Amino acid sequence: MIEIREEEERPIKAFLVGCVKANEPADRETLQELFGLVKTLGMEICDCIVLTSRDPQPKFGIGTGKAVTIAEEAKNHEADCIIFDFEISPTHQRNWENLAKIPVFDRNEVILRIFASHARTKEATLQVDLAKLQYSLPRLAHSYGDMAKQRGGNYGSKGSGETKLELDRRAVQNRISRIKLELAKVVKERETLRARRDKVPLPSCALVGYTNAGKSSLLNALTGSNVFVEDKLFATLDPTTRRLSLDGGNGILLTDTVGFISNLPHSLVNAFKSTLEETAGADLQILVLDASDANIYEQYQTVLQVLKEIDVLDTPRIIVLNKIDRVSDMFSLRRLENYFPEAVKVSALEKTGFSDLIFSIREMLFGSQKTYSLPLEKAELLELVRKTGILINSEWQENSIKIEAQVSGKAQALLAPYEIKPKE
Ligand SMILES: Nc1nc2c(ncn2[C@@H]2O[C@H](COP(=O)(O)OP(=O)(O)OP(=O)(O)O)[C@@H](O)[C@H]2O)c(=O)[nH]1
Ligand SMILES: [Mg+2]
Repeated sequence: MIEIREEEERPIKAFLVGCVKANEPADRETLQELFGLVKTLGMEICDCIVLTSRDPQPKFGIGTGKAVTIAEEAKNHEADCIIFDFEISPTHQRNWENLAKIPVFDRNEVILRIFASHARTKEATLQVDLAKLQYSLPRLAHSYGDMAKQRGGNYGSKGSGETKLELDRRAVQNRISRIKLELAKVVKERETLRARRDKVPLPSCALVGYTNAGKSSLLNALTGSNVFVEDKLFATLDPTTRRLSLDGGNGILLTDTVGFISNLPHSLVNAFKSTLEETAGADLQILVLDASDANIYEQYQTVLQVLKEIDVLDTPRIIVLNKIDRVSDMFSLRRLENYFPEAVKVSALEKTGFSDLIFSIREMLFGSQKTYSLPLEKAELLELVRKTGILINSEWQENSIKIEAQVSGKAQALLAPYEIKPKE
């Protein structure tokens, strides 16, 4: 998409601009997330500036004096583009580009570009196209401006490089409608698949978490699958479901989902709603965190915020501290253990901590292990336990069957009268 100074064989240099809230220190740390996003796009960061206030002036969204200084700084660093950590309006964007004479865009556009370059399946491509068109609509006038050629196409044109730019609002709206129709068809196909899956009475778990936490790696390591894994943000855009076998039962379904990030652009949240809804259908969430990331606490809050936005905060959840192999100092480890006392520590890479994780999954989904004494005429319940819960042990006795099992729901209700309570 970006074809800035394509003729030169050096990475594109970006100058970043952030802003902190009143009373917060103007620390570069606040740009950590944007750094990761921009690097995922393959750009180099030449420098950054963090503003302490954003004096909302009509021309640039900040004071003109400050804007001129930023443009000069970017020029001194030979930046190829300026990227804002906060949303900038189409008018501000145009004014900035006229001032700086290089492309200027915001964090939302960075995320859109990453999604666009990572979309592989038809559904993801349609979702990204829809989000891009929705984003481009108020920016159409902007795309006729001076920077349009240099930007190498605009959102809404079929391929990058198209510089004619005569797509008007109406044409974009028509494309939006067409894509929505197509998307509805694809989503329906996936729902049919999900409905078929739901007929199999297996509990489902969704792997959720901040992007790059290691969700796909964990799915692969637990189920022996081969989902795409990469040290980049938003490697996964489509949900993938795999079966995880559990001893004594039919197993569970594990679904890998798109990663979260703070302030996901609204057009993307809408476009990816159906994908995110895979999380909503789950009986249990496995919230994967990157234990080695210095921003783990902020990332945890971000994930909770997104779960709240998609209305699935009430689903039972296990917290998993992944990449524990990279946490070597005791101080960091203790701090993590104090903050997340219930968490399971694993390494998807080294396959450690898996038995603790599976134990937790079993407890959360099927309850704790109990002993029952079934009358022989209730022997058919054994099959129900095997299908929907976990049968740990069964012993046929003269007048009864003694079983040890983990069950929930209907099976639990049916077995309850035969439970042997441990003596106090
Ligand atoms: N050291 C270490 N690296 C890990 C571990 N788990 C995952 N990684 C690495 O972390 C990076 C991201 O892993 P992914 O599994 O793609 O992460 P994800 O959460 O699926 O990321 P998105 O799909 O982008 O949201 C990859 O480079 C993995 O090899 C782990 O336990 N230890
Ligand atoms: Mg992934």
